[in-house]
Amino acid sequence: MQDMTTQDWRELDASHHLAPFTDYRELRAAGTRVITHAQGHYIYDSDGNKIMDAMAGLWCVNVGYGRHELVDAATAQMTKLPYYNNFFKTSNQPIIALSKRLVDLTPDGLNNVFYANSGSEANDTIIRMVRHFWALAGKPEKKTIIARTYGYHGSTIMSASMGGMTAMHEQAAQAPDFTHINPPYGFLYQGNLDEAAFATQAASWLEDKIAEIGADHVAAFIAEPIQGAGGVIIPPAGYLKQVEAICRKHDVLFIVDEVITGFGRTGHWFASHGMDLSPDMMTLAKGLTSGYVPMSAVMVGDRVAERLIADGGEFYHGFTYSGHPVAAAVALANLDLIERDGLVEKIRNDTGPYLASALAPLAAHPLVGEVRSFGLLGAIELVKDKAGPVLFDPVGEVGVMCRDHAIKGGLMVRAVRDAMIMSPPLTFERDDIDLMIAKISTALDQTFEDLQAR
Ligand code: PXG
Repeated sequence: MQDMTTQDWRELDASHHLAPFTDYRELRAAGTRVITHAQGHYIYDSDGNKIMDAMAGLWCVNVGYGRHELVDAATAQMTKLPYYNNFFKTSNQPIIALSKRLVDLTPDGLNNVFYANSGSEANDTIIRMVRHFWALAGKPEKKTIIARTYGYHGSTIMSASMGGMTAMHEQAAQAPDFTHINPPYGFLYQGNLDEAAFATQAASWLEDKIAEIGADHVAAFIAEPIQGAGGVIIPPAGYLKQVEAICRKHDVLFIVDEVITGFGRTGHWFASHGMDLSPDMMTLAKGLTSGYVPMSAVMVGDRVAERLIADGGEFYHGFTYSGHPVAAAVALANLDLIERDGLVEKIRNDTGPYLASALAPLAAHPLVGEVRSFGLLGAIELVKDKAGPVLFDPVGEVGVMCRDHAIKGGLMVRAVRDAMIMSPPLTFERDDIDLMIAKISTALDQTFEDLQAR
């Protein structure tokens, strides 16, 4: 295999590999990019390109690439105990240690953990657990889960149904008992309202929806504190606190999906800390292991866990790899690194505010309708006309043009609709941010030139 050329790899890939979220005909015509290795904040492809990874993989490689501490932890654990299940009244030391660690790091009241391998599986677990909980509580008709449009909770049928991506619903068949409200997307919906008034208005959409369905049919509300795949939608201050109060008032479980926002990305261990939230359940994945190996977790609050433990009988749910010892060992090493390097404080006090100030001047660019960021999550909305603003029609085309210019210029970013999205490794320094912004700025200019030439 060593003497294979990039073209050989591409052809072999195209012959057999159905990649996720991919238009196969389009990809086969264009050819895939074969990533060969990565180090620090850079990925490298088989053509010898070096690309700065402003997405931390897929919002997950939080401590950057090539961290030997994680590799060593995996090697040691694979040598000692590569696998054993947790089904037969058995457990393992790394998972026991990790559970205690996660309980200590997450908000008060989340004292139990259920493990899976992906965010999707963790959210499927939540759906089953929530329904089981309400059945045990004598209210089996409390079944509907409310989420938000543009919310992303995974790609299994249940988690995609819970998510608010309509294209996924259309393809995968929408499961019953999920419904969606509009997100607190200020760029589209805020109009002339000030931030506080918009927070109250957006929270009222939840109360309206609960009234429409009837509280005795609503099981839970789930939200990403900041919607990631939906376009880094940052809520107005106080929105989720109001949403939580509405959930409490109507006896609806309040669930946060911190798959992207967890483990320091927002400048807090969890966005729930920064937003002063006390969720009943929380989804974790991605940054839990910095993506080095798959692992996800559901943090279960006392109300649900106590009922499950006292009255639930056997919970007929779990995965072969629930509580995998190697993943747990990697997660522990990853948490050690985040703590040792003070990444959470660094983002809160230094690189997070620095990203905001570095993005600010881009707002003057003729293509830019809004810049926004929170910790190390950033977005730049591209618009046809700043006045209004007027969006591009069709939506998404110009975002892809800009993204492609950025990638050609050596920066991996993502386009969501016509927003450029950033979620760099938490280890980014100020000069990494400067370089990222310089490359995006160049891509914006190139996109503007293309549009002028049309
Ligand atoms: N919740 C959130 C908030 C996510 O971002 C999931 C759950 C599902 O996790 P798994 O591990 O099942 O993929 C995610 C995943 C994108 C993109 O295009 C984002 C995700 C996955 C795939 C693509 O930004 N996030």
